[in-house]
Amino acid sequence: MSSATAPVRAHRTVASPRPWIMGILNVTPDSFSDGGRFEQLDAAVEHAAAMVAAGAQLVDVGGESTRPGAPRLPIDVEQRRVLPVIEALVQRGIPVSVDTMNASTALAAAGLGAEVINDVSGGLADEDMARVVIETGLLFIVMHWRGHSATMNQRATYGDVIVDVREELKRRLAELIVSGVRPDRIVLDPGLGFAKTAEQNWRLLAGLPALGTLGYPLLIGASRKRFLADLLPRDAPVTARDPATATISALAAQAGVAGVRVHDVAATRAAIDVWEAMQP
Ligand code: PMM
Repeated sequence: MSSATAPVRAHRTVASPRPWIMGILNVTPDSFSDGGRFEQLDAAVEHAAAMVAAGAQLVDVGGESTRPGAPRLPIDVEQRRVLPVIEALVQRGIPVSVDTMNASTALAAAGLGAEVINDVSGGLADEDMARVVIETGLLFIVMHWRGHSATMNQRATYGDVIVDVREELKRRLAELIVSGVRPDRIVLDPGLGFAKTAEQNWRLLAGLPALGTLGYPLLIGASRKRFLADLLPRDAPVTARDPATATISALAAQAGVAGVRVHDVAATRAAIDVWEAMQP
């Protein structure tokens, strides 16, 4: 398989000072309700195209929920959900990342033209993932992860969350590089909400510069996460978390992140536009 050119630069450069925006496309039974299979495919493609029109550089397609407490999904079900969508998006020229912990799904997605592998387990859930990253040459998003969603809330114990997450990411990086993954293919993600309390998520956001000293581009995924609800009236809908998400995107841009993963692309784009306009 040829090594694809990722649609996004791993590092921010002077020529590309803005963080890239990854639009979230969750392909789960409840995400595109109503209609049969083909209507759902159409709805997914339409939503992805709208995110690109709103300013996303990349669309992240995932079929397995990683919400706290979520059970694992059989791999064949995951593939039936995401692969047709990935194929349709690539055919329309939309740059795709695949959000999966399964090496076989990543490999199949790469074969269809996905350009980025986004693994919330950073390659820990499936020992074949590093090999797939090496073989495909795709950009690899390595998230901080301490275990599957069913039990992750019990693992949110840290001495200093910034120091510990930084050390654990550093260890994971070393293992991946020893196994043959090219350093310039790696993007790091602190994994907001994954084995982290609300307070720990805020600490990590404040600690982005410290995570940046690892010398790798950073991606953050704060969008619509539960910790943002603490800022809002009780019973506010999840979409009420979008202004807070966009604000985090601008502040993360200021902290030097390479990318943000969001649901509401237009709001984050506006926030990053503001950040950019305010650059001295
Ligand atoms: N969060 C979720 C799923 N995938 N990938 C990365 N790299 N970083 C994240 O923070 C992340 C992710 C869960 O959020 P969702 O259910 O809103 O997709």
